[in-house]
Amino acid sequence: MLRCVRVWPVALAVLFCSLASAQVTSVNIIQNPGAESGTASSDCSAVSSIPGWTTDGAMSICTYASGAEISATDPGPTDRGNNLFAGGYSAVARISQTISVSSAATQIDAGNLPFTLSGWLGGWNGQDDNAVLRVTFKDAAGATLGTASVGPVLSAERNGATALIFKTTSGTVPARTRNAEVVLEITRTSGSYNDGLADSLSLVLGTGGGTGGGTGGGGTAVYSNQMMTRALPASCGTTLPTPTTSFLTTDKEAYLFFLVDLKSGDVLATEWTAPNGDIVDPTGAYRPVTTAATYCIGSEERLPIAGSANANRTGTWRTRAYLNGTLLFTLTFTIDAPASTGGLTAKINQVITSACPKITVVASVTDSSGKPVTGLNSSNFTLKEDGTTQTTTVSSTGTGGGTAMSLALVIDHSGSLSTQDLANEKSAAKGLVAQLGSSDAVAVFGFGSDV
Ligand SMILES: [Ca+2]
Ligand SMILES: [Ca+2]
Repeated sequence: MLRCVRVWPVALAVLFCSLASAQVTSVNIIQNPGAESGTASSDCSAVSSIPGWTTDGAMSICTYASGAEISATDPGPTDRGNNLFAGGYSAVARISQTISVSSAATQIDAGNLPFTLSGWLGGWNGQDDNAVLRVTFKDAAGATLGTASVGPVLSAERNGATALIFKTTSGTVPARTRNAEVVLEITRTSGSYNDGLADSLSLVLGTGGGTGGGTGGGGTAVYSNQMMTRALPASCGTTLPTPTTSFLTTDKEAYLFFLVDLKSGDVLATEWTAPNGDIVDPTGAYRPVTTAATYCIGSEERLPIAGSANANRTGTWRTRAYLNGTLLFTLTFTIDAPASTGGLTAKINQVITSACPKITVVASVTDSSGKPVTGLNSSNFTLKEDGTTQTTTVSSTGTGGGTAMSLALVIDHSGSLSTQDLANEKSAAKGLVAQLGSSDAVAVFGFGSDV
């Protein structure tokens, strides 16, 4: 299946296409790689579940903000977000995930699909508590075909200071590989707390994966104006769209927009991660660029919301853009249900000024199913004139109280009326009667050659 991707150079519209099977190449295929999904522990104790991972119940998710293990300003990835993995209170903490790479089977079996495994690994102070990230390549029957790992980073490599250090290794995915099992293992060597730390883990199949992440990780990549937006500008590159980070389940789509300078051969890729860690469409790599230019990305980077399964995935989302397998930037945004207003609708039907300065406003209030709301009093209303709140008294016409209303309708059915005139009169009369309460009374008179 072809997924066509429209990339607009600033001055010229050009079409590229990408294969859906490119989903596992040139992007980080580890789910929840930076511990940003799920609930962190305020005191770095074990958490029972970590989205995207199978856990042994010992691993913790710490926050940088707590400073309990490492702070936001200690050495580490610049895309560190809020959370990181830590070992909790057990001797060994281990989490894993098994990732299908079957969609890249042709390239894998040809023996020419490279991989890059990387992560920011470290520990606390002068202790050797440490983290190791390992990938095991398995065939369809589960037999191991090869492994690779990064870490541990011991105290000496950190100069005895609390830090995360970027570690990376590369190789070729063994032929016949169908699943990649990724394991993060954190081991205690001293004290009661397991201070091995890890964040921003990555497994990229294809070229260019994992060159350090964070600032400078994109090499000389120049990009700007990255944002989430509800609508794209009519003319890309001359007028920027309006950024937003908050979407509602009733919004049609969310767009990722940015400008980026690309040279011939560059491969751009994006991914969208739901609050539960699931990576959802549209994810994948674009075809390599053939013309160097500044490109305006957006028209196909749209996440459907209303009417799609994503409308049920409320919470904080993440989208990332990669250039040649290296992270360019991360954006987060929320999808939430619209705030409840109680479903009430107030409609002003008539304003009577004949007794000015006393003004009578005839209004109807209905609930979400369109039924009249009764029993209302002046405390339920605020009436403003030119921005100034006015004193109000409320006489309800409904069954909930107030004064019943008596009305007389005179309907003109004389020969001077057209058929449409009479139909309009009937429609208006029915609309009025429909707004009356059960205590109200109405009389109807006809007006033609006589009354
Ligand atoms: Ca993180
Ligand atoms: Ca320790």
